[in-house]
Amino acid sequence: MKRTDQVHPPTYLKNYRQPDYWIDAIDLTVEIGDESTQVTAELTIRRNASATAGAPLVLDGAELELKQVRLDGTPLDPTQYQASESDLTVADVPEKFILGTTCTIHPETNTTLEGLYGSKGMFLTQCEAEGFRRITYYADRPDVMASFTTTIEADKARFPVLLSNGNCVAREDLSGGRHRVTWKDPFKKPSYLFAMVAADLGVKKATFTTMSGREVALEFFTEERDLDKIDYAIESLKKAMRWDEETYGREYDLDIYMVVATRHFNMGAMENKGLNIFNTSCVLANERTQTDLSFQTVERVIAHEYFHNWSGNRVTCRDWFQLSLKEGFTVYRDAQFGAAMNSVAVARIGDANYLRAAQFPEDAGPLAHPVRPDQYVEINNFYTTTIYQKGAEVVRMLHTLLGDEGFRKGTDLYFEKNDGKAVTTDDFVAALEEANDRDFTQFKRWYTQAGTPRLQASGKHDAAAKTYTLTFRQSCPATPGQPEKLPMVIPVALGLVDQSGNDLPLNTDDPALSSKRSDADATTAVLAISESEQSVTFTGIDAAPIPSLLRGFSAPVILEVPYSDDDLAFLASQDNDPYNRWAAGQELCMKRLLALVSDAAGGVELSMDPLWLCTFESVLADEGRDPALRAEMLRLPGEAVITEQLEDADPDAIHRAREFVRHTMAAALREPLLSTYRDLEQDEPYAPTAAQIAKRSLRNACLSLLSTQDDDEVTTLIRDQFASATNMTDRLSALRCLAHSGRDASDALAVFYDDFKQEGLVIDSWFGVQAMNPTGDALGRVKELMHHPDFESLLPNRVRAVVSSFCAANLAQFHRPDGAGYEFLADQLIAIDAGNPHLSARMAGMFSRWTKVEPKRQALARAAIERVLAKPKLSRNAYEVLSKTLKG
Ligand code: B3K
Ligand code: ZN
Repeated sequence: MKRTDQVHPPTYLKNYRQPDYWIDAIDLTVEIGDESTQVTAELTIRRNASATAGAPLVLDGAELELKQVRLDGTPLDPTQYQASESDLTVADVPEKFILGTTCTIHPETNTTLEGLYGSKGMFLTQCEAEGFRRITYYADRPDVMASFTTTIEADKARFPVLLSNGNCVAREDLSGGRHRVTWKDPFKKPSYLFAMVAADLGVKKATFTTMSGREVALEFFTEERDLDKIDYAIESLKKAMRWDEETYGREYDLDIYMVVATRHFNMGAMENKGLNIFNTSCVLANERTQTDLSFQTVERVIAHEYFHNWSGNRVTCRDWFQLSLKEGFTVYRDAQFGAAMNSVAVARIGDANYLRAAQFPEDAGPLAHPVRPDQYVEINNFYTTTIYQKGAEVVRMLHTLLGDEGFRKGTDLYFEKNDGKAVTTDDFVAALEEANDRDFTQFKRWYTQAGTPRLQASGKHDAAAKTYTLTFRQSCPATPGQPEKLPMVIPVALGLVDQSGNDLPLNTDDPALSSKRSDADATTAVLAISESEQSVTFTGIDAAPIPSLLRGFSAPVILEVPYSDDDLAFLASQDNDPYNRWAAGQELCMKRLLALVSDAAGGVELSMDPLWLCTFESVLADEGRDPALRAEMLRLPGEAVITEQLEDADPDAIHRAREFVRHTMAAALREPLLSTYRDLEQDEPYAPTAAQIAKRSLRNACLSLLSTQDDDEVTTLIRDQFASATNMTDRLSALRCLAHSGRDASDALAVFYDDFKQEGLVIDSWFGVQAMNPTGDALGRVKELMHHPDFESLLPNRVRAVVSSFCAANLAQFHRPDGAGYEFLADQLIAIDAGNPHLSARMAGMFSRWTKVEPKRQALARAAIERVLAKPKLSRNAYEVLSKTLKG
């Protein structure tokens, strides 16, 4: 049977209405048995005043074996209710009542990792977005907020640890070696924030004293063997708690904050009230097994989930169309925190890189949707970089437009007015408007219009009048369902740079130009562009300056300025805004790379010009600058980002051109690369501090470039680093250099495996390095890896390490001209979808840019996508993604 979209009808924002019944409290009892689990729920229900008397009660449910329904304690006859695959309807209910249900569920065979499921002998939950309905019948929507009391009963030897949200209020041993624990959450919450865990885990405890002097117990649960990797997460949590008090005035509200680590998790982590559940990859870190990047990830994800306690939990979403209300704001908060803990410029480069590599392509492709979507088929498909990262950029722009003080006044009012409520992105903006007496009506188009705006800018100097006029033109491309776009409000932080690299004073009486970006920054101002075309004139400008626009990446737009290569090289070395130095360098690289890609595709001999080499040389020589920034400037735009600039792209030509540049750069700059590498050797003990990370980053960037040189000196350098590294950052980097440069890495891979075979996360990296190896028969190697005894097809981290690493980070090989890469991904999607639709749908996104490549490959990709879509049992998750992908 061929499916149509009718099989999976969308949910529309415009159809939102409050539920007919509110649930004020839920008393949940979960009895874990050997072969099944029994769930008993008592729901205290009251009819919504706006509902008509006699409205039936309809509760959501999925995969539940219903045993009994009770109304105010009296069991109902099966004729008095109706249970379908997706709901339970009780037609005749009073205005206030208690509805009881008893169901049987099977967490031990639940491979979806949603609802209650098993992971290595423990049971745990993932309820966002709609997993709670897999545990019991409920109004599984975020605007229904109830007090939760949860009792868990299980075998005490197998599950000594029984956790749920809130505070532990009772604990009792039962006969037959069982025990029972009851938790009560004093805060009302939507069902997506429910969590429970039954496990045999070790725990590490700490405390935090809040700003009002309350002591909070911090408890981190992991397998015993991983307790040596939990300290960094604990320290990160304390820093995040303090930072949120100082920056947003937000204090933690419960007496205990728990974090549980699991290997089996679809995403990074989950902010369940008082009981966060984390993918081990986002919570475990020590220098022997984890890289600097993992430390930074742990710090940010720990902070992110903690920050949700206010932006998400205390103030939650009215419906899932408002997802960015909590996610965009919380990503913004964790980005601010990450920047404060490390380097502002490096953090911002990271944000921009991610946006360009992931969000801009999403916004330009078949899956583009607004930050506040107006329809969805499967909500799990909307946990996207648009909702998260673009949503965060929208909050950042509001902050930029309001300034520090105004933004804080606005967020204070937002939390105060909406505490304990389920609200909308309009409510968020309304609070910022009200606190600052502003009107953001036009700005709100950022929430409703999809697509990345283009901003063209040009400057004109009038020597006689000593003025300089900048003219901006904005546009936004059509996206699915949105052919026409209206102008946005785009805050452009700008400076004018003179010939010696100094910023000129900005004199203008244009009201769209707010004064300084910050007090420390007298020569950068913010221009709020709101028209399709808009100019600003500066006075007292003697000679034509070079404009430095969009400093600090002040808006998520594509900026087009007719810079000459000399201008770009100048800005790359002279701009006083470190972010823009990097951005200018990247733009110069992109211009040159695109020319080389076209030469490579046309069989023209490749050559690299001296100006470009000089730019790299001066970066290397610039010892006064932050090594982390220098490392970023030595990194070329990735193959996916280059592909985005092209039509009918040839992935081989892109790979060849980029490798040619790396090789040529390394040959020309061999000596400075070698000496920088040697100078940066560190003998102090490892610490994941910004200063140390910066040095390792630059040193390994040098090694990566040098690895393109096929000679003994370099080989020895790499092998020495591999053998003598005292931390995973250096070790893994050397392993990658060996394997990806086409050197024989078999010994090193074997040693590495042997050293770390007990460490699941390291083995993920080991699989990943091999799957990303661009040399030789990569696909053949990947298929072989999937027969390795450590490959687990139901472990998302492992599947991503092998399959996603290959398809998303080994592009020339994935896009093999014979289409075998596409067939491989199609096979994997079909296999994964049967067990875990959430994962298959996410991975299906790797097909979303199939129309960027040249027509022959496109035809092969289309056939592969169609083959998956034709599978009769395909989940609606994967179906939604792939059908949209095909429609374009
Ligand atoms: N809120 C969760 C994501 C849930 C995803 C459900 N498919 C993690 C986070 O953003 O903090
Ligand atoms: Zn989040």
